[in-house]
Amino acid sequence: MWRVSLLTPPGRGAIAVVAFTGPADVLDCPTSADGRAGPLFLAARGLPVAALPLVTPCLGRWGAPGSAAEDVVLVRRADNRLEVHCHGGRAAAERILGDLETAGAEVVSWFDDLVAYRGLIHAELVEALSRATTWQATARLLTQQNDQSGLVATLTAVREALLSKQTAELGVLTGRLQTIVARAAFGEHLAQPWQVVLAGPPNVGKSSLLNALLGYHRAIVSPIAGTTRDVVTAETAIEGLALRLADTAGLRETAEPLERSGIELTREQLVTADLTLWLVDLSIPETSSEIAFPANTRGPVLVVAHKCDRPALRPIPDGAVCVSSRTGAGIPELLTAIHRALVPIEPEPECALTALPEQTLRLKQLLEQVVHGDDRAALELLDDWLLPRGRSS
Ligand SMILES: Nc1nc2c(ncn2[C@@H]2O[C@H](COP(=O)(O)OP(=O)(O)O)[C@@H](O)[C@H]2O)c(=O)[nH]1
Ligand SMILES: [Mg+2]
Repeated sequence: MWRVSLLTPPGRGAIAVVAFTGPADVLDCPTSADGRAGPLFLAARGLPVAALPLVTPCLGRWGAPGSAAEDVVLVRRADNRLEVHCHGGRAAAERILGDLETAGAEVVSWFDDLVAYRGLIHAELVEALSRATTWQATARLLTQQNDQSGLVATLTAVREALLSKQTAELGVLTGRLQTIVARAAFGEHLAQPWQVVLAGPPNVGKSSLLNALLGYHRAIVSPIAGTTRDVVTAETAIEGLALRLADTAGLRETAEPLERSGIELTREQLVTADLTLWLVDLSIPETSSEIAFPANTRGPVLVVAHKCDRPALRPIPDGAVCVSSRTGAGIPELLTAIHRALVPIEPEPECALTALPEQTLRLKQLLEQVVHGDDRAALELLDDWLLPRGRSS
């Protein structure tokens, strides 16, 4: 089957890229529905597309005879695969897609194109890469696709060991798969930020701390308790870890319906967060009415002894990080503590990781099959995951 796909994302860009999989000479002699004949692409060097050398970018004009032509660059990637790089607006790309569809290609999404061209695992990793926001995460995701040390390399080695029935090698690889599963949380957060919630009683300085951590004014700070009602979120990064910080309504007993809704939202955040920063105000004495530290948090809890610029009127809780959002004291230490709480042991840079929850699930399934000696099912799973799915005719 021939297929055509827009590889560049929606929105404005300088250049759009259309990938076509099918025989190159389709562009030289397309069968046009409206009876117009003639090549879709005219190379500046005068050669037909089928005669252009592979990998070499080639300038030319796109457009069937009788229609307005436009300048594009065409690159033949392989015998039956080429890319057309055109103006980044929607019109140019849509016209090229349309011309190739008329010539007999099916229009598919970039993801489906990649599944067919390189395999599901590559499409998954490219999709994850498009969501990475730090260069460390980008580098780690790129590693997963190389043929030396990442996820693809490890799974390829497992497939080869299964095919050649190398039991000893398979044993070693099983250990590696288990290590990947153990690091799943780290890998899955390369493309998705860690959720960190700031919580505590009203007026403890949650909104001020959010702003101090971000380095800009995101949330409203006020001496009036109950100011923050909604969950206010913002994304940032600490040493390559992408974080989504959530400032929440202060937890207290209240009859005010809007504030109660805010408190409900806070509790929802606490049960889903990867880490809770629980703030206590050092500058006021502890009171019996003060709301207790919430028990039902999902991730670890880091206690922040806040407003440390003022005289302490209560003992500093064990293991707390002393911070002042006003002076910035303790912010670097808090960032380090957040990093350590989320990632106690940083995996080595070139290691194999899963980048999506679906990948971790599939890996667990593979491990079960390998451990139970179900080689056939394991090979089926690996073929489906690693190998290109479609062959163009
Ligand atoms: N001295 C001092 N005051 C602070 C600090 N952080 C916040 N505040 C003050 O505490 C009050 C409540 O702050 P806010 O961030 O709105 O608290 P929230 O209700 O927990 O979000 C405001 O008057 C802030 O100026 C701090 O580090 N030191
Ligand atoms: Mg607030």
